[in-house]
Amino acid sequence: MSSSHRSRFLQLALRADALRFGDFTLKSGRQSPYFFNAGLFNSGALLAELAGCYADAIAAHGVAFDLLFGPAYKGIPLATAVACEFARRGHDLPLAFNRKEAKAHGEGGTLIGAPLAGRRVLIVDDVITAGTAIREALAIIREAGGMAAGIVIALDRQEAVDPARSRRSAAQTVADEHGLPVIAVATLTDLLDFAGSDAGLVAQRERLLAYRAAYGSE
Ligand code: OMP
Repeated sequence: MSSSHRSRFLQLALRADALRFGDFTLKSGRQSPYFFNAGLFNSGALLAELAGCYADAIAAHGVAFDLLFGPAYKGIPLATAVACEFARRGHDLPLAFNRKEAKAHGEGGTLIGAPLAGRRVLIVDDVITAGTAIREALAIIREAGGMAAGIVIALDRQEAVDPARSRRSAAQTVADEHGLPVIAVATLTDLLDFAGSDAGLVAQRERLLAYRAAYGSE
């Protein structure tokens, strides 16, 4: 695990209880021995620290973009916190997000914030498993006339959608399909490295390895 934002993020996620070990049912129906709940970054200080990890991952990658987009719901506070972190670092960026239910009154529509049209949009979201949430966000950006520039997530679970057919991860598949970088603050591989250096996480690591053998990408 070379970059410090990776281990900083994993330590922070464990401290916030946002990263848990146990038995969880995923959106895909898979039974997972771990779960990442970005909703547990539920204070100003936790979000600010998390945003620092995202901003470092974005800066380390060097992706070029004009606007930050947070998909409803969990992406909204994340993109907002990242925009505040960039401003704190002297780089004020436009910010937009969507609502899930269209409004017929008031300002109407589903998009809120800075206009997407003609802008290179960086999507800020929490986690990729099968890539469904990210594909929805890409469609929203396209419809609004924006150009997706990349996707940044806190955790890439590095899972294959259909392991019997292909061991390519959902993130790799989305990246290839759309020609976009998918930047993860940390991946399952980073979590395994991290757990390998902590004697208290030996049993959890064994379960993560078994899960990766069943569903993981190559
Ligand atoms: P995909 O749309 O399959 O990529 O899964 C992403 C979504 O799964 C997230 O936006 C969450 O709703 C949920 N999720 C987590 O939040 N954390 C996890 O560790 C795993 C999942 C999941 O259900 O796969």
